[in-house]
Amino acid sequence: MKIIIAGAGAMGSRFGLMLNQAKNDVILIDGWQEHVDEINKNGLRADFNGEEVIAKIPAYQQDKLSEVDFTADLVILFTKAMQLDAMLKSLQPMLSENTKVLCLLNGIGHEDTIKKYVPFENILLGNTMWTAGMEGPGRVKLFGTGSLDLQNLGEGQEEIAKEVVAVLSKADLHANFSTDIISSIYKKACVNGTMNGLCTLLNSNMADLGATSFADEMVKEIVLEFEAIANYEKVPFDREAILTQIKGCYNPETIGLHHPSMYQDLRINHRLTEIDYINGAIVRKGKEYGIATPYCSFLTQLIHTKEELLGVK
Ligand code: NAD
Ligand code: AOT
Repeated sequence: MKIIIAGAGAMGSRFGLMLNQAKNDVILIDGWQEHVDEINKNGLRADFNGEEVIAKIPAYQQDKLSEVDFTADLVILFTKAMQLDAMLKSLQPMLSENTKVLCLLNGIGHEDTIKKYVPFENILLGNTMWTAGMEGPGRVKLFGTGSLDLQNLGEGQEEIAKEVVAVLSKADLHANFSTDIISSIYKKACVNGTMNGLCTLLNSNMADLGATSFADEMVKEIVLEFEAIANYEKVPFDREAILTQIKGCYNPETIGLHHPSMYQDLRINHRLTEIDYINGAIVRKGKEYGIATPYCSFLTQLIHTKEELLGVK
């Protein structure tokens, strides 16, 4: 399959590398010039489960796409949420009427942004339990395993969505066709809506946070706010399964020692966070629906305050 990875940071590099290894025709598009240059000069370099891997994958700067000759069957969006609109704008010359666009970003409501640029029937929504980390321009660290769920938004596009599932699974990305992707997106958003903000503010990894006597109560209150919004939107929400999944994040033998991406963004790399697309999205919906969301609101305010204190723009 001819695949564009749009946003080739940590996660885009993982997917690009694994799809390239599975013999797909892959190109990377990114806005970080130094990263693009490094990939073109020395290849995309990865510590891939402890093994040193170098993949020769063409990379293009997103503002210089007019001369790129590549008609993609599939675009996988992997920007940060606040970069999504600009990426979709840049991608316009690369999209044909048959190009499917799969969004795997964390957060809620990205379909509203994608709909401005992509016909409804071409949109696939997903979410993923894979992880990845950037080590510097052109270099990523990939370890552990993961999975992803996806579904077509447009009616009658199930076969295409299943074809994409097959291509991703052939690359060992463990993809599943979902029959209720919005529910699955809410589930992952609850993991991010609890772990990301709390670990970032409290300067802790997930295992240490989970071991405190306050974690259960804070997590439950936040999840109840996500549930109230999901209920209003008639999105199925399995509270117990979600709380169990969050508790799984405390396990130091699996991902408990991991610092969520928001922690890496704000505390390590002094970059803006995706809080407005996670807890902030719940606050906006709560205002619209007349539902109180005090925990999400306070978390969003605290993260923005920390961004300001660190002078992050
Ligand atoms: P990322 O920050 O690694 O990359 C996103 C974009 O930011 C890329 O264009 C990248 O080139 C750019 N970027 C990264 N570091 C930069 C730097 N120092 N200077 C300038 N530009 C830089 O983001 P990601 O972790 O790949 O996440 C993409 C999406 O996937 C997000 O929505 C995220 O929440 C989600 N996600 C991430 C993980 C994870 O483990 N990283 C897991 C699941 C979902
Ligand atoms: C995560 N982490 O999504 C991934 O850090 O933003 C993140 C993130 C998979 C399972 C649990 C947490």
